[in-house]
Amino acid sequence: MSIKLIRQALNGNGRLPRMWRSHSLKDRYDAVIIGGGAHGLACAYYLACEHGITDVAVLEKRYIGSGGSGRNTAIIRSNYLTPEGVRFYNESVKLYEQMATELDFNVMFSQRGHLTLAHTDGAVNTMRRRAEVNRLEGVASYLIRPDEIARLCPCLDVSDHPRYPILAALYHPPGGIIRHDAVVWGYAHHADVRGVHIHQQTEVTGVEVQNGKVTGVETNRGRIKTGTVLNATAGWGSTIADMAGVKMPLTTFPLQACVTEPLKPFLDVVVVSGSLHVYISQSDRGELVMGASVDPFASYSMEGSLSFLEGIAGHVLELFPSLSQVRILRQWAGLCDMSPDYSPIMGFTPVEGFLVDVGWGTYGFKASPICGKMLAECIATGRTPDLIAPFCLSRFEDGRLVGEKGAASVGH
Ligand code: PYC
Repeated sequence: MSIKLIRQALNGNGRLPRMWRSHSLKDRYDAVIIGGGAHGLACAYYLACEHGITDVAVLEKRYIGSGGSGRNTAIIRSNYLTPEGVRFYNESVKLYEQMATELDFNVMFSQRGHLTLAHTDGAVNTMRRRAEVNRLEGVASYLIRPDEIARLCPCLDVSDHPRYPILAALYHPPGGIIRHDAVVWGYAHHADVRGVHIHQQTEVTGVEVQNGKVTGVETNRGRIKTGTVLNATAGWGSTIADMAGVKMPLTTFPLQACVTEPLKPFLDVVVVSGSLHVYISQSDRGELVMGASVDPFASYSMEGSLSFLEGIAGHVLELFPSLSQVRILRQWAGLCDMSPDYSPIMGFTPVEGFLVDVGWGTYGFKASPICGKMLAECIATGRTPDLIAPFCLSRFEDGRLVGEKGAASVGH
């Protein structure tokens, strides 16, 4: 560590410019965004830089990125199952590809390729279907056989010896991993320099609605008047919507993950097995980052559990027996708001001025840039962009579901 860095650490980083500033809470803003994660901050950034709307407050009850944005496994991909989903997530991948340049900040996006293993004939059929839908939408995605899987990931056992032999895989070359906190900080900085106020430790306790229109929010730091509120929360999607009197068809489940001690680089592709309920990648620090399916019961708990560790260790070892001596360093949990069709809910609600960006289940982080951009367009123009029209709240009444369960990394 350089002497300069040590000096800066000791004197409170006095000479480093802050990435975002603190402000006193104004009593009125043009727009209030609830949730200081990558989604809320991306929306603030696009409101400011694409629409010139800068009188915006982002309210975060803890610190920015402390929710789902800091609790995911940082996987980016667009190999979904429905045309609507593929189109949407593909636009997100494109924004991630240009993010480091756009934000002038190294978000460490590594498009190392994404492999979803199939261990049953049913899974092979689903992968084949996904590959077809993906390519029709212009997304690189192929069904590959064990010899090619072994070439891409030599440490996987592709023989017929394992209990669940690998029959094929969906290979998605643009998929990869990113540094999730860099995404949050990059958006926060660029929203801040354009005049957005980021308020941490600011919890929303109520949403005010009069005559069917939103008029303000109540917070632990006082009341704010506004005609536009975006609910960009994960875990509290339905709780905040309830405050505005809008019912969201969401159930909240914890999703756990963990990292191992750092290892020499040996895994340069993201590996997912839906049948074994595992996704695993190796970070630039050498740690293996891995996770499983959501906990089997609805809850708001963000505690890690021993049963999760036992389950994931067993399943990872079925794929990579050579990891048996590797130690787990830490584990964590985030909250996933699951919708009935496993697709998000974005856009306007029956309450005028109250918009939602919720119901992401296990797909939220990877959608941050495009979702922020689309919601900013909704707020600025009052219209729903075509790309997100299929994800409106009214689809549950109209029966136009966008079933994405088959694109989940692991079972739900
Ligand atoms: O959808 O790629 C994914 C994912 C990985 C972990 C949670 N969701």
